[in-house]
Amino acid sequence: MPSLRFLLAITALTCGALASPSANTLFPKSGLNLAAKSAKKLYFGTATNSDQWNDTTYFNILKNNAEFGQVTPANVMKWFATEPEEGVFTFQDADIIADFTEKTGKLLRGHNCVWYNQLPDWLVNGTFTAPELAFIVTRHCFNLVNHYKGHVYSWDVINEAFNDDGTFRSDIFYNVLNTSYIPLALYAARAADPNAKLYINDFNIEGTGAKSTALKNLIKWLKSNDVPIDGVGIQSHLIVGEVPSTFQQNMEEFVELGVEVAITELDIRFESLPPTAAGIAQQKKDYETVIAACNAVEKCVGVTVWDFTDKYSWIPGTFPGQGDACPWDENFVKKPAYQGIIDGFQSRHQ
Ligand code: 9MR
Repeated sequence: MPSLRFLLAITALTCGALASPSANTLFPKSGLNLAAKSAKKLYFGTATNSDQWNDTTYFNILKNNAEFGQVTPANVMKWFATEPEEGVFTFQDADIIADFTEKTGKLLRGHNCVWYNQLPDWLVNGTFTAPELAFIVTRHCFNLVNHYKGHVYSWDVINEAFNDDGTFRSDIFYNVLNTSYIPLALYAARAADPNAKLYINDFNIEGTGAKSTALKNLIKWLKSNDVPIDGVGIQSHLIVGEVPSTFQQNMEEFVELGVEVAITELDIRFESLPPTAAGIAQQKKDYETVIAACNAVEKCVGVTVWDFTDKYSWIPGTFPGQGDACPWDENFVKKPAYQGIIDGFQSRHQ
């Protein structure tokens, strides 16, 4: 027979757990990631920066696996942070996020290996021959992906390689190596972690058009030359009322080429603030439309928002006067957009 003291202790512990604020995270009933999983997706996730984690309201939502089953580091895996001096690799800041995903059981998307932006000064200001830069690209991608081998679900190996008209962006990589930097980076990433899905990620490829066509042609070219490529990241930095009508068709066209797709940086912003009631309703509908499109395409594996609260959104810093793009407002109140996401995952396939 258990003693009375033992029973009282167990009762106190149980009641304590149920009464504590963490009870919801222990026994979650609903959430964006749960909705995604119910729709047979791998994850619903968010971008984050660890310097936001002192904000306990933020952190409690972030760590809740019912809401987020995947995390993308918004900045700390980028070149400036991981190879600040030539050949010197620093992973401390990115490790904080990788360790968090290990402890919480969330998937990790690596972002990114090669991008024209947020590069270290030594690379931007350097003068390199083609063989030198080819070595630099290979070494960077190999070391970065290798450091997280076995811990990353998918890598944005190439980020934003195109202009909106479908021509290749002339950046430091293209100007010296032409398009050869793309297979170089992909081969290096594959060699470093054969199990990570390798993605090309871009914006303004949400609907059909010149830029999407250019990326489809690149995927075809990579496939026909046996260059490893597993996925296309459709960033989806959208504007309220302007979700492309070809969103789903466009995803299907990518999938037909033999790759998976993911919505990797979703937010839907207002171009002027504050939003009207009609605007807020439209934003809910837009979130639903985007998620429903992913829901309808089996090989759309998951959705990531580019942070979940307006408090930490990148948008006002880049587009002054615009924003309110996230599913939680700056006071961590869920907006109708949140329900739009749930509704999208519950939508029937067309
Ligand atoms: O969220 C990132 C922000 O903190 C940086 O200042 C910015 C620099 O350009 O990059 C943001 O993330 C971008 C991502 O890496 C690539 N796609 C566009 C995102 C928003 O700018």
